[in-house]
Amino acid sequence: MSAVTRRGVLKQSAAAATAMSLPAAALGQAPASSHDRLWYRQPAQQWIEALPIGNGRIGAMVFGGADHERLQLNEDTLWAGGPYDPVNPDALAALPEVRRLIFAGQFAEAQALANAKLMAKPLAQMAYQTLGDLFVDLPNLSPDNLRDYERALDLDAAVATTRFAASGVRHERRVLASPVHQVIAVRLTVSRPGALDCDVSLRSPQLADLAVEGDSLILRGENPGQGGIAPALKFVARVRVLPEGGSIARRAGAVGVRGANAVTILIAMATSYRRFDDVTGDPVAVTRAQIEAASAAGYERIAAEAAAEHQRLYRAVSIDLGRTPAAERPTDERIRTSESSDDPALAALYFNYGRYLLISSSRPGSQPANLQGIWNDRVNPPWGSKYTININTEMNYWPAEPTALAECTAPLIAMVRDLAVTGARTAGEMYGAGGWVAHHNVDLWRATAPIDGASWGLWPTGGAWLCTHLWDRWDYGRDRAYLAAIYPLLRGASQFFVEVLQRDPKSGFMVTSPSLSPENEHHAGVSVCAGPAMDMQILRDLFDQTARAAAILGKDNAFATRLKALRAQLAPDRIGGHGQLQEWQEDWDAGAPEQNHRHVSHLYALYPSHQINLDDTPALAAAARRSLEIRGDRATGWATAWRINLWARLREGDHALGVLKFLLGPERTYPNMFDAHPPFQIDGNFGGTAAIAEMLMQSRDNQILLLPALPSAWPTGSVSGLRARGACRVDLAWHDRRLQSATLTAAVPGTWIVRLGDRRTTVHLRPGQSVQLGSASFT
Ligand code: FUC
Repeated sequence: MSAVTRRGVLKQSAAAATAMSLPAAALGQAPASSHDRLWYRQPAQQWIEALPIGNGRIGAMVFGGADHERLQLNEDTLWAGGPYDPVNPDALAALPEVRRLIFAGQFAEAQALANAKLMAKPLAQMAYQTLGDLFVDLPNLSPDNLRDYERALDLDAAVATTRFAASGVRHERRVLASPVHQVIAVRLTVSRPGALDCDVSLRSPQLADLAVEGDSLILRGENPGQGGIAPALKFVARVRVLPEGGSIARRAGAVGVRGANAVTILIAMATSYRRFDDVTGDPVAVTRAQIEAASAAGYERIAAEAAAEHQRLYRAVSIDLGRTPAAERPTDERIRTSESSDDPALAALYFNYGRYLLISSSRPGSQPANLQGIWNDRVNPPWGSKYTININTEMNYWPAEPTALAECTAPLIAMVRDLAVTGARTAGEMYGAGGWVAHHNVDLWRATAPIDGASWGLWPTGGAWLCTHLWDRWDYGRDRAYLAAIYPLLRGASQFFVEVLQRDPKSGFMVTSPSLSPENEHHAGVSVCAGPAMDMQILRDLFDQTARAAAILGKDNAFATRLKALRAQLAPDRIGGHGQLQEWQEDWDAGAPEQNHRHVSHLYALYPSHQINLDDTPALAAAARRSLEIRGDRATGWATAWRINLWARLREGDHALGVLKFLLGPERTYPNMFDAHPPFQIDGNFGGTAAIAEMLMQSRDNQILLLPALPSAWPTGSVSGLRARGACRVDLAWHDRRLQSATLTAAVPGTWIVRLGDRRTTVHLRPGQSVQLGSASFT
């Protein structure tokens, strides 16, 4: 029927493909839902075909090679360098001249001076690192007689499986990352007792020593330095091999098992990182304790507890967008034909995968999801696999609140807490200002000064944008103690801008300077400017949210009053000569060198913000639409995902779906469903997930819009567990493009205006109370 060669190339005839169309059933398993499962008929050849598992902190990419399994391993605090302070001591003295040149219209000169004097030292931040690979070789497996090969990722169980038969023996492999036991667990089983032989080994590109001790492999290493910043981290990967039956012996650099019935492999990983300024952790002791506790628990308990913990979050939302025969095919084939096939279940799978990926890459106590979540196989990954906070990190968290994963924002909130410390030093030393600031990029060491070059890095609004996520956590959850705890972070971010905003001599408005509209040039080679639209929009949100928080908490009235006054003096959004929303203070848009630029920064006001919307600011919404048309729909992965959210806010469901199908197609989605910038960047997965939610339900203040951008190709479906602002759960079902029922359940008391097309109804709910609405409920 089929054969997998030693390194896993599947050879298959057309007849075999038909015979294998129900491989799970052939192996006696019930086929899992096409909404919750990625599956393939061949092992991964490349990393972007391998399947990700993670517990927020540690993760692996599972290749599924039958006789040669590879798990590429990550630990989320293994980065280059060590604690460092990137402040440039020359910046403060040069700042007034940079500002003067900008207001004089000498932008190229301002940018040159900024490059000479205002940038961080070193100019680049530290890169996230791969830890290495675990290999499981099955030396006695004959690669020529493999049958019924299938590998899959079950999003509901959070387990990667590989199944095949060889020489009359069925093999099954399960891999998971436990958030409870803090280990990766691999379970190998065979249908014939004693038929399992395997060699387990570890390899790392890092500076590390491997010891084989009894049933364990212990890799002790240190991280690399970078750009003059010395390495400061120790790391340990500890692997324990637990056979059932058979024998275990040391082999060259490996632990070998022969004649076993089953084998459990436990992997623990840790570094000495404790905080951006503290690297005194003990990864030897930590991993030893983790392996001992996990060994005592055993695989079945580890798996059961890991699944329960995952499902607590994952099962909060379920979605059904309809199902066509296309959904029967392997995931890579569905991606290949995304644009030409009618496969609404592929969008549902993408949505579920996005939620799976956020749960797997961002949990309380872990680092926030970086540009690649936690999955990176390189020592020099694209853009350092860091945190780019001029869009990418924010996009990672767009689905968190509306898709009921608020808990996953904990690492982002913790990072902002750190940035308020490191960013206070950058604010003081480089701007002579109070409060705190972060520019367009941060890393594990919470470096906050402008990096890379002025035309990318000289953007002071990254921290302010992150603060809007802290506000959203309040707005969706309404936990007053939380709001009180994060208020100082909002206040500090606002304080910085109270001190650094400049009065534009031409317009009289208050503007940021120096700044830029991420990462777009207004004239060839020049980005630096004053008061780009996005800055003004973000600051309107920041000042508004800080003042509202102060009012809710009944404190800081004078500061709130000051913010409101300053907010009114910020340069307003403007409509330019081509009917577009101006990206800059001047109407430069039509002459800017890159008309199709991937960033749509000035459309922040339409999404994620609500400042511009169809109801309250129709003229600005029309201008935003014009800008969107000029920019075009096809961009890099994340930029395409942003556009879908924007079309959803414009309530154009069919248009949004057209762009979504492109995002889900092979140019922007790899076979393992990772987003392709290209290269792999996880933000597009999260932006796409948020967009699907946005097509089905939107909430703004106390308004809830039901099915605001439902495409005609999703005529019948349902979604349950979405969240609206004001701590309200929303369950929806629709049939033939008509709302069947909407159930709203409040966690705190509230009044909502619920809208369906042009009709509306008002609901008042007590805590815990639900209301069910049908199409006839709206007038
Ligand atoms: C920003 C984007 C790039 C890329 C990088 C990580 O600089 O402009 O497209 O996503 O972040």
